[in-house]
Amino acid sequence: MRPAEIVVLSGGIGGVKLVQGFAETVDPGTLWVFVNTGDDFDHLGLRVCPDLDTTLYTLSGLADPERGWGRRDETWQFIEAVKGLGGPDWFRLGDRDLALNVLRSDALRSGRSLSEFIDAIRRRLAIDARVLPMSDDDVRTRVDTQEGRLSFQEYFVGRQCRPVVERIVFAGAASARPQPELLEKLASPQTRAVIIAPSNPYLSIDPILALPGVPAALRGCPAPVLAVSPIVGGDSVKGPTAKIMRELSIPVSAAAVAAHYGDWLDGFVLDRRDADRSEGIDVPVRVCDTLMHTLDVKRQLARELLAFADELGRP
Ligand code: FO1
Repeated sequence: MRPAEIVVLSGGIGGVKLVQGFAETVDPGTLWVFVNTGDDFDHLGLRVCPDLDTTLYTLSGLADPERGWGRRDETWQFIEAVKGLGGPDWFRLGDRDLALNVLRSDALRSGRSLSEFIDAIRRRLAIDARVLPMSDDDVRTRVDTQEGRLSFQEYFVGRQCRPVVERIVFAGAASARPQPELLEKLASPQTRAVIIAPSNPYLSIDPILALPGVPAALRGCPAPVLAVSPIVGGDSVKGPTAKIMRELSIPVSAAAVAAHYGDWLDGFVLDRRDADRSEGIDVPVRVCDTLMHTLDVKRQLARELLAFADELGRP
């Protein structure tokens, strides 16, 4: 049987656009999305899993299209009441969004795994694609800045990514077990392509790559492993990727991202605005429209990636 399953590694708001493109292009039953959990944190007694929730909300049509996180048609009574009682309101938990965070916290407290809970919710939301956390063990992104060590959400939301980044660490990664299905799919002859979404490599993809066994599984993967550049025209499409690259003294270029991913990469997708910037990229390059402002572009990029994978064949 022809290899059919598609694996996507994704995190953040940029990655989920491509996930949506795949979900609207392939048989979603063949789509496996493994999501970064390094952004997760415990807040007001709740386990918040932003990248998982953005993926679930987006694939079920519940996402707020403007914000890129949380739910559409949201109200904010809860967080305003928290503020009124002197609690923290810097991290805006909406009233409808609160439900998923409360149910998840209750499930985890009763001993259910994050994967089992997330899978139950994606079925409840009638999502055919599989959406799973990169690991059920806690991995937490910490950002060392000139103002000290910040949790991911303190850096990203609390400080709007302003502090200068000196180092990014993934607490717990060394002892975390990758999602079993992730390692299975990376080794499976039924996998047609593995896609690194155009997420922030340093904040949203690196936590997945920090899990023991994942880089080796990517190197040994029988399917082509492709990445989409999150840098277009020498800048990040959205979010702090370019700023972090400058602060870490990394050239702000697509080639630098390809080099960052390293020797398991089989192909790299550049945006058409960077068609002339492929020098220094030592894997095959495909030039596409990667600015996913419309569903059509998201679908077209997914189709281009599948064609690219099929052309590259089995590495
Ligand atoms: N991002 C913000 O910029 N401001 C917020 O107040 C905020 C609240 C929030 C609540 C729940 C949730 O799941 C995500 C939320 N996000 C918020 C987004 C989140 O910080 C980012 O999407 C990811 O962590 C970055 O990939």
